Parts: sequence; structure tokens; C-alpha cells
Amino acid sequence: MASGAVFNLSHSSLLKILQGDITEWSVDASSDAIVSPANKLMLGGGGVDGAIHRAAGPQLREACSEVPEVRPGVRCPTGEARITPGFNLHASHVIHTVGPVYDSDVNPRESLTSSYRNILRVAKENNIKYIAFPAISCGVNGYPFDEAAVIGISTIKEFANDFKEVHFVLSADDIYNVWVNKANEMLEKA
Ligand code: AR6
Repeated sequence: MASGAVFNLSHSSLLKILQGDITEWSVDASSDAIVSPANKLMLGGGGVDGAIHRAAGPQLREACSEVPEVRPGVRCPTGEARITPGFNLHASHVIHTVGPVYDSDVNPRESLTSSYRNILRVAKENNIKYIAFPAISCGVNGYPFDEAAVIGISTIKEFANDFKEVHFVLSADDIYNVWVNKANEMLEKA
């Protein structure tokens, strides 16, 4: 994974923007998690969610199937988050969220902010200190990269004191460049 760009979130925490495959992400700590942008049933989908399920192994699907449905066909509503173990991943946990579909969500900005906030709340409740995000909703869900980067970085900033390191692991060149540019505008370089 490329070393990327590093910023200060607070005096004791860092934001790192890395280019690579989030399924290969590992840190030298057990209090860690990666984020999976799932669908509402949480049983695996395409994109990064599919890659995370393949890398974690079938136990991840089994653990997801045990998450109670809040209504038929919905384990995780849009903007919420659920946690499971990471199984065969290097990361010890997966935090699943359902990000907004940009063209059909009534308030995509609010839903994406809510996804980030609920992920960080669940992570904090589980004593996670290192967490890696992909670009939630920036694939098939069609969210504009600039706005998604600003929402992601500013919401993470609200939780700066609760984590040691927050990473974005971005596979696409164009998304990586947008994230680094926005972080340069919003944060101080470490
Ligand atoms: N590592 C890091 N980033 C990746 C990887 C990877 N291995 N693979 C893809 N990306 P998407 P969404 C990037 O479509 O828009 C699924 O079917 C990709 O380039 O995975 O939130 C779910 O089940 C893009 O920038 O997620 C949901 O139904 C970003 O990850 C729905 O798609 C997110 O792309 C979620 O859509």
C-alpha cells in the first residue's frame, strides 16, 4: 500500500490518506476496523463490499445474517452502522454502513454524514483506535467525490480525540487526488 499523505486531526491523532486495496489494510494494533459500504441486507454485494466479504471469508456473511432485521429485508437502514468481527481480514472488525444512493436519497448530504457519524460512534463504543474507510457511496451509489470528501473529513474531525489514526484507503487515482486536495484545504499537514 502506498505511503500516502498524512495530516493532523488533533495534537494526538492522525488522518492518513492511502492508495490501495482496503482488504489488505493492517496496522500493528488489535483495536482496529475497516468500513464496508453495504446494502441494507448486509449479505455481501459488489464493489468494495464484495471484496471485503471475499477476503474475510464465509464467516462474515454468517455473522451478518445474525444481525437482526429492523424490518423485513433491512438489517442496516441508510445512514446507520453495524459491527461484526473481521474473520480472515487483518482488521479485527468490520463496520458495515449503508451510504446514500446520490440520485434517489431525499437528503444525500445528511445520510452520508449520518453514515460517518454512526460508524465513528460504533467504533468508539468498541474501543477501536485505528479505523480505515473507503470512499463510501462514491462507486455505484454515485456520490460526487468533492462533496463526499468534505463530508468524510469534516465528520471525522468531530471525533478526532477518540482515535489514534483514521485512514482512508482509496483504490481509484481520481478519488485519491480529490481526497488529498480536500485534506490539504481542511487540515494541517503532519
Ligand atoms: N479497496 C478500496 N476501495 C475500493 C475497493 C477496494 N478493494 N474496491 C472498490 N473500491 P462501491 P458504494 C472503491 O461501489 O458506492 C455494493 O454493491 C471504489 O472505487 O463499492 O458505497 C454494496 O453492496 C469506490 O470509489 O460502494 C452496496 O449496495 C468506492 O470503493 C453498494 O454497492 C465505493 O464503491 C454501495 O455502493
